[in-house]
Amino acid sequence: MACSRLSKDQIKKAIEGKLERYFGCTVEEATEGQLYQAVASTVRDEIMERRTQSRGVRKKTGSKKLYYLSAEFLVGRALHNNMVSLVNEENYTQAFKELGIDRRRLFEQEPEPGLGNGGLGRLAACFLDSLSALKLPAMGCTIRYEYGLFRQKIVDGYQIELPDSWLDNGNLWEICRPDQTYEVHFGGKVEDYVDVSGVTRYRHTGYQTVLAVPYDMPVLGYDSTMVNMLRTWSAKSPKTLDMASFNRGQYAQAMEEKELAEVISKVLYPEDNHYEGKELRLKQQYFFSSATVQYAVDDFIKVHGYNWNLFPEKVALHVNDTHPGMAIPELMRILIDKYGLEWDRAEDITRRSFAYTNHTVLSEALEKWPEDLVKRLLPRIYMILQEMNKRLCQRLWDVYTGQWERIGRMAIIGYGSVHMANLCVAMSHTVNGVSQIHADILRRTTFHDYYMVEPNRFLGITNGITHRRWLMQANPALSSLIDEAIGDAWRKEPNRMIDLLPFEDDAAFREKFAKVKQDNKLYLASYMRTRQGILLDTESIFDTQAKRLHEYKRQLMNALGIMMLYNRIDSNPNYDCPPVTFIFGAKAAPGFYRAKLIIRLINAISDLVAKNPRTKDLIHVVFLENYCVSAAEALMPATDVSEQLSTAGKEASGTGNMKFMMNGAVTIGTMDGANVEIFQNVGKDNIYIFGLSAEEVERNYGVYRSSDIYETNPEVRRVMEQLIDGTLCPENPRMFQELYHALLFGDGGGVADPYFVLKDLPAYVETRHILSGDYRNREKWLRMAIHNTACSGVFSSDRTISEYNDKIWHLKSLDID
Ligand code: 26Q
Repeated sequence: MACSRLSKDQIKKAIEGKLERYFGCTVEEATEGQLYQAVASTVRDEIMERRTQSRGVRKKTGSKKLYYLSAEFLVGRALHNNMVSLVNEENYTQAFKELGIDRRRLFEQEPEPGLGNGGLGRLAACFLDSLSALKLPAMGCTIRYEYGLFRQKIVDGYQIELPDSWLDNGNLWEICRPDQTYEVHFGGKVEDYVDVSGVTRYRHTGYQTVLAVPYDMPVLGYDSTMVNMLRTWSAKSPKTLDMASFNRGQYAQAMEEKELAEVISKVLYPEDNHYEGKELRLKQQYFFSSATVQYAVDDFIKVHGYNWNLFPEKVALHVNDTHPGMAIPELMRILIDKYGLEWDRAEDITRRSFAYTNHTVLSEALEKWPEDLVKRLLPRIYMILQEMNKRLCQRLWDVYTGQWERIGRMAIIGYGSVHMANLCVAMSHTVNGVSQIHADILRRTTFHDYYMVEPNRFLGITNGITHRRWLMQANPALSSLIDEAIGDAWRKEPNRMIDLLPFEDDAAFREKFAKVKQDNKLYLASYMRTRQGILLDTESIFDTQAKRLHEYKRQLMNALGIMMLYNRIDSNPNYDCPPVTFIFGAKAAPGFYRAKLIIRLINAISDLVAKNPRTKDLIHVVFLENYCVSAAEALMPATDVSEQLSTAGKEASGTGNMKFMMNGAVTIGTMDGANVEIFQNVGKDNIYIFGLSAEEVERNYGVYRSSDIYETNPEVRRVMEQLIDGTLCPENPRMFQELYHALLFGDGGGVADPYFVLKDLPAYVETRHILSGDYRNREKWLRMAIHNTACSGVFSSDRTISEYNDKIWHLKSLDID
């Protein structure tokens, strides 16, 4: 069945009709917001029509369905993306032209759903896009946070956080499904009793009920009628405004209870790669995990009845990191308490249904919930975890007889905490890491004890990004140029991008490639001018580091590297280098003092280089405010140099690295995460690698002394001194003392420079120096840039999802077009 598409004239008519019916106005009279509503609802109608066409196919064929549980889905704006998937952008663009609608401004009317922090949430969004493109039946499941990740403002160089109330004007893309509301229970107590057949059963009473109300957002498959849903659960109190209690003067108490329930889906926690044992966070996790599993079970029963043996063949449950891990005991609870299955059978079904992806090896990010909190908040789940743990330890005893300490490390409950990673590993059929190096580290260290028992359950599946959003949508000019060179087959088979390789040798193609980059730089410049009033030098190298602010990602090393370059130019009037604009985009967790201080430092350096007549034309430092998906869409296509500086062994994969590469940026980075695979794919001549390897980092722990570098390297010593001598902030010379101290002495008993910033800094600066020399060789640089784009096809999330499907989920592609 081919997809029907609206013609240009049909689109014009539809938009005019919507404006007339919704707002009683014409195109000329409409506000930009009204135009957005009219256009978006036209696109929505097209999607819903496809949904109707494809609806029922899965149920009729009884195909297996995936539930991808994730506390975050950083989906980005939908309108443009949906137009790309409808493959009808051309007609829309023509219609806009004739109606006098500015399309960029139209897209910008849409509030961006900020339902995620960074990599993990964006990965979930790319995965949904690829699942739909590959026509695999799936549902993304998360929380409908009323407030997404905070909006960032920079005021006097400091980060200020503002609330992100993205739902203020409603959300055109979601459909509320009150008919599929579920109850989620918190607190109370559990009693056991013996039923008529002599079986011990459990009764949970005295709990607080929170309603989980689902809202579905469609995720359209590229050029297909396939539509999957992203289901976001919203917390609602079952209490309605009760007139009786109102009259009795208990209004305030009734309202208080209502708010306590509804606060669960109020706001996204802004910590990335960091765990904090907050009760509300645990409530959020259980809330959406429970609702999802209840729905998955009901949906299964509707199609397959009570044939539980079929469950793992028809339902795949995937937990995106440990945040939805409580879904595991929740499925056990439903199978045992609600449907009367015996423990062993329930456990077997559960393990065969769940798979788990780990996204970090940082110990501060591993979730451990205090046992008494779990016991109080989720008493029945706690009992199940205890029983699971008991049985697990018995099994482990057979393998690791007498090794108490090892078994203790592997336990689900131990030393007063519930260890979510151990729960997920013990109860999943498959565990995977997100790049090869990360999977190796999991096997060698984090999950080594488990790996020794069942090595085959541990996989490495390298992350990917959707080339539809990150190339076709974000960089239409490059996409057309690729079409022109190799045809448009790459849009459906991204691996075909490799056919671009020979075009490196084509001088005319190189110039066209350069022109696209230049135009994208001009667009980014206008973006920065209108948003922040900053003028960019579009003749300079755009050198970008855009990602969450974290110590291990080493934005600080980048900043100190800029200081070293500044000093070289300042002290040598003949210093010759191409002008460069260092662009940073990064949000710091609001409570992460040092991360916020690094933002302040970057802005101080920005002022310093701008004031010095020797450096002001050669170095620019700009901080792009409120880095988010839409900002990334403007930034990636305009970037020449991609900074991927994490301390080796710390960045599980990285996905920004892939987005830059796909858009023809050259990477400077460490052998960490997916940088290793980028290196393998582009070859050593098309990437700038420097610094300690993961093994060297390991060997250096306890041995490395940052003060040795400080004492022996005068350039390093100078920038360190500048942190405290008033160079950066004459009115407050102590401003950056904390950073100085952390690098040289460590804080509060901790080690000095635990992320090897000073250790890698000299090699980093040397590599940057070589890079800027190469940039001046225009032909060489363009060859590298084209090479990077050409080799980026393997980093499409279509490849990643195919691997997950072959090795973990085994879903069948629906036969619908
Ligand atoms: C946990 C408990 C309480 C509060 C917050 C959290 C929390 C929230 C977000 C813990 C971790 C995260 C996010 C982690 C993350 O984004 N990890 C990144 O995942 C990417 C996709 O696999 C990788 O590419 C990155 O390397 C990894 O850092």
